[in-house]
Amino acid sequence: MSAPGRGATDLGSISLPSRTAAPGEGITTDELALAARNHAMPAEALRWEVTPPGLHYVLTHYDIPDADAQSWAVTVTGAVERDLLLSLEDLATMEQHTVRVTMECAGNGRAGVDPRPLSQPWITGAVGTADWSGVRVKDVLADAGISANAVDVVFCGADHGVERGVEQDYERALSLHHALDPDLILATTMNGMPLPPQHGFPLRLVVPGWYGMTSVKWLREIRLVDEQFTGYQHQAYRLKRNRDDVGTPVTRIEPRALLAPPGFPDFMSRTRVVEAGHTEIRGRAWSGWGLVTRVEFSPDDGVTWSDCTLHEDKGVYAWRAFSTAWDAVPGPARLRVRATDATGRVQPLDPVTTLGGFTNNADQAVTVVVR
Ligand SMILES: Nc1nc2c(c(=O)[nH]1)N[C@H]1C(S)=C(S)[C@@H](COP(=O)(O)O)O[C@H]1N2
Ligand SMILES: [Mo]
Repeated sequence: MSAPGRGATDLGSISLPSRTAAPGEGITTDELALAARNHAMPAEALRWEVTPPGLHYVLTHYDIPDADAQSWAVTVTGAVERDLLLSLEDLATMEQHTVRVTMECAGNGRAGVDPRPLSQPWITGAVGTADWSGVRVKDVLADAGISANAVDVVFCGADHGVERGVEQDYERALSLHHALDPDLILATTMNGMPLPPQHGFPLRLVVPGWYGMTSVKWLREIRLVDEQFTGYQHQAYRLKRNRDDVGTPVTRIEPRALLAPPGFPDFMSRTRVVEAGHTEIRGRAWSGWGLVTRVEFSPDDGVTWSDCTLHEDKGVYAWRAFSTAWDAVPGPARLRVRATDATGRVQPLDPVTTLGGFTNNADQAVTVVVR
């Protein structure tokens, strides 16, 4: 479409096509560099209902753009009755809303896929929960007036880069129907504070229940288009079995439960040391498809399972705390948890293998030594 500088660019070897690791191939320097830039939420941060600033996971495809709040404006263009140019001051005069959202990267779990797709090698920590506040997307669209021919709403970030040889601004779209969902927010604050640079300062889209790639950061343009959007990030985020498979789009977050690890860790292996006897097991579980209705705990690597106590439901888009008691007996153990949601989706016990390593929500195992 109209954004400048997009399309195939001859940059030689710097932007290679996607590939999977060769058998036995260790983590590459490129993957290590991505993993160091894009950090996970430390597992112990599961103790907090709302993730403290700085501990929420971060995923940024290109660079964090330079952003000046005074001059920042978002344009609303395309299939609208009138173009809008909204400053942060303009947005501040509109009705404000807050949503508590557990956000997760679609690539969470990728490092557990075999063969491993080379990309950000998330283990299980690409998640966090925040209170996002700002204006409703539907209110902004109503101010612009939606033309009868509008089909999709494209959200464009201020960041620019090249990915697998394709130069682009970071863009994702939603169907007009989805964009009018009253829970979608153009957020100016995270946990009551201005957005940190890495989370989209000064303005980002927040799409509750969907994997993170659709919550466009550093939002500078909202463009209504009269046909289905097929930009790069829509081609990239598809569940494919192989290169010939057209696949299906990555959308809502699959259920996952994580343990707030008990005891204390070993520096290198992260194995937990736990004292024998009564141990309180705690964690949080979420799903973008519906409320978490069950979390099961296994103290013996999946041989036996028992139901955990589910704590108060804090809204359909926020993770739900769970707990259970474990009578720890001396020796090594592998603790596992798995979540089920209201739609009947259950976390699988084996990795979900797709070409891009998306939506691998296989249950987590925590290695423990009980003394
Ligand atoms: N403009 C822009 N928005 C973006 C991205 C990006 O690279 N650029 N990354 C996306 C991806 S893949 C994820 S998982 C989430 C991560 O949001 P967070 O860093 O605030 O946790 O932002 C999404 N929004
Ligand atoms: Mo992501």
